[in-house]
Amino acid sequence: MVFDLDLIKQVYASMPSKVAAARQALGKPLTLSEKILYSHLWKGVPLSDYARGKDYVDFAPDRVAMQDATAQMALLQFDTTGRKKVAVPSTVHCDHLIVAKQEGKTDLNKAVADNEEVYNFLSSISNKYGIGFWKPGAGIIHQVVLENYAFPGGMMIGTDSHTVNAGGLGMIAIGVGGADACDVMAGLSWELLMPKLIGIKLTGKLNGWTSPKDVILKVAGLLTVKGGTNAIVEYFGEGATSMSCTGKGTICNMGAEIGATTSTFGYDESMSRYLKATGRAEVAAAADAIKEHLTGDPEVYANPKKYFDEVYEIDLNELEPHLNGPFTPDLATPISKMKEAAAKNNWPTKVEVGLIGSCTNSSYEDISRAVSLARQVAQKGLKTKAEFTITPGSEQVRYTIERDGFLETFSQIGATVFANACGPCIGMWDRMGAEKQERNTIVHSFNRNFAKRADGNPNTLAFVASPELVTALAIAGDLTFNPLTDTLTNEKGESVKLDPPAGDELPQKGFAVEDAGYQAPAADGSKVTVDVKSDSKRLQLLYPFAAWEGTDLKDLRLLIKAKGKCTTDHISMAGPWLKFRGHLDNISNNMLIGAINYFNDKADSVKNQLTGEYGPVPATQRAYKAAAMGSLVVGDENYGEGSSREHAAMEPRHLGVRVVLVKSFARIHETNLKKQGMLALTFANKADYELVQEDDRIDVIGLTSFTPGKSLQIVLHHQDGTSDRIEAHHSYNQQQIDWFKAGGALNVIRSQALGMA
Ligand code: MIC
Ligand code: SF4
Repeated sequence: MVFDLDLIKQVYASMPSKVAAARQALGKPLTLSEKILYSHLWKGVPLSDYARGKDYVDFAPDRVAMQDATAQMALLQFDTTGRKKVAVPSTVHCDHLIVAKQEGKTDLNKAVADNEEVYNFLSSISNKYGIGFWKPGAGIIHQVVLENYAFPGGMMIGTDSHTVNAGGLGMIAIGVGGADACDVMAGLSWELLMPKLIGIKLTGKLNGWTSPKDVILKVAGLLTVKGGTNAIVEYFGEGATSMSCTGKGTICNMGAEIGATTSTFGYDESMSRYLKATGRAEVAAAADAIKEHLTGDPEVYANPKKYFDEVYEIDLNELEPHLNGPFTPDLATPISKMKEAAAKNNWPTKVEVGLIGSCTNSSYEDISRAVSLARQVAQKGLKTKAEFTITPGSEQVRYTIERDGFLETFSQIGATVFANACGPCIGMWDRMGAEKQERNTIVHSFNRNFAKRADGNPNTLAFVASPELVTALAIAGDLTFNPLTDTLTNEKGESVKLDPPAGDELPQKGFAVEDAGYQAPAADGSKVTVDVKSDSKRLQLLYPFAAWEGTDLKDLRLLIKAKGKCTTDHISMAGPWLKFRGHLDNISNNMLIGAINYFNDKADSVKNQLTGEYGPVPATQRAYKAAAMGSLVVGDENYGEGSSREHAAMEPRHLGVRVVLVKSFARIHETNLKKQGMLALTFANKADYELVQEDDRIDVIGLTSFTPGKSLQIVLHHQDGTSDRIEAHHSYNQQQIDWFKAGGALNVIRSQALGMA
């Protein structure tokens, strides 16, 4: 079945003329990114050469995807907009709430029972508003989107930072918070800072042990976790066209780890093959008919420096397999340098567990290449040293790899197959012994490796690698094993070498599945009721946040000055907290509990300015709230890196934090703060971060003339009676200032809905 074919045909029917008009308006050949962006301008937005990195532009995305952990908040918000049905095709995917403990079926059954209330809510609200619903067990959002909905030249948004995965099929797919999704589902435009363009030329061809994952691991090392902020990364060159579509998906997926708005590749044969293999020959034919519009203009790729803001070149012939980590995805080490790096940093070299799968790397190709290594265990008389787990990305992939005997081979090396879900990647891993907090090393093919992420243990060092390399390292049980050069000793005492991985891009016998797990919405949802119990611990209806009081903010308390990396996992941890994603008050009890307090180097221990005592961050903030005192959070670089979860913005809003003042923000988090009516500010002079003291009382001056492009003033009143006046920048445009004044974007939509009624 092809979903929404009419929509795709409509997009394609108007694309050639829109691209031609854009080429004329900009007076130059176009990148693929520009073709897609300019053909998705919101109706009425004038065609002009928007300044990259400066102008906010309104777009009309073709579709929306949400996963269960973020959909709850997105749909609770949508439910207050007064709309009858979603304005664009939208889907919900149940993938984040399944705990990986024993094996797929058992774990899935338990999750279905444990999360019944939430799944019922999501299923009924989807039914009511015309949203396609993918049941628990169907697979991970991004894999299911790639298999069913992504199409070359399309534009989509999704409430998950790895929505960008669909760039593998030539889309502009962007991760957003639930409030942004809510706008688009409500039929409003979607605003984005016109992204800068980074071009990456891939020359040569992948071979031997290197895989698409190594391309992005290398790029992450080059650009770092914030190098892609407010930019689209467009890949091109023979190295791009010669790799598989799902491999391109892996590269785009992890573009989230460099902060990129999204990443994409031009339409080519590999995408056509993938569309056909996944039952979408009609989409491939429609794309073929306008294929020159679904890739960058030849002049651009011939002379990229002229058209992109930054250009890099990677020779795939020379590229080595990489291992990135621990604790950050941009610490890139080529496998040949791992012996040295591990010794220098004193990383434990024994690999305890190898984990493959996740939305990043669970394609048929990935698994077939990994299984080619698992086969060698028996063939060469080896024994697998580490534990090994697989989380397939979709039921379609799982069913097909079972049919083709791959799961049987994995089981022979002692592997556990978890449910088709996020599982260990999002901390839903009930790992035996993790509570002992022992220092240990794991390797996985996921995308994120922040502290505590997979198993909650701060002393687990997680390294990210391709599924092939993860499998080889699990067999060897050694982080420093370089399969290109090193040998292993088998059960007979012989030295053996692993052959390089080999596999099939697509299943020779085609994909197969019995029940993919899809539930279509009711044709008329008006009679469907959505039940949220008032005493529920997991779901809570939203109340409107208060509007701005109309004055400068005075006498705010410093809640925390966060030191170093402060990702959304530090601000609103996942794992055990995922169960409260639909209940704002309950989940607020995790607010900033992972952030490190600059003044005592501890997590979840801040000074309560009312009592002078140290206590947990959420309790301290609740005390300020009870005393009707506003507060302010100070942060370092790339604050809010990682997830799209708007809970990281809604929790502080709900508990009464007014301002977040940092050296720099990650894109999605900054937007989420603005959407919820918070003040997201940056130090004009980064060194001023040092001026903030523990007992400061803080004023924000200039709000009565809050204007785009004009700085605000912050006065830090120190306890010793002195004060510092510093400048804070902001990136609010007029519409975002209106959100701030109204107390949040939702209040604006709501008042428009009331006005319309
Ligand atoms: C993640 O990979 O961190 C998540 C969990 O998928 C998040 C979404 C969430 O927090 O629900 C993301 O990447 O946006
Ligand atoms: Fe799920 Fe992990 Fe992918 Fe996020 S990165 S969607 S948690 S598999």
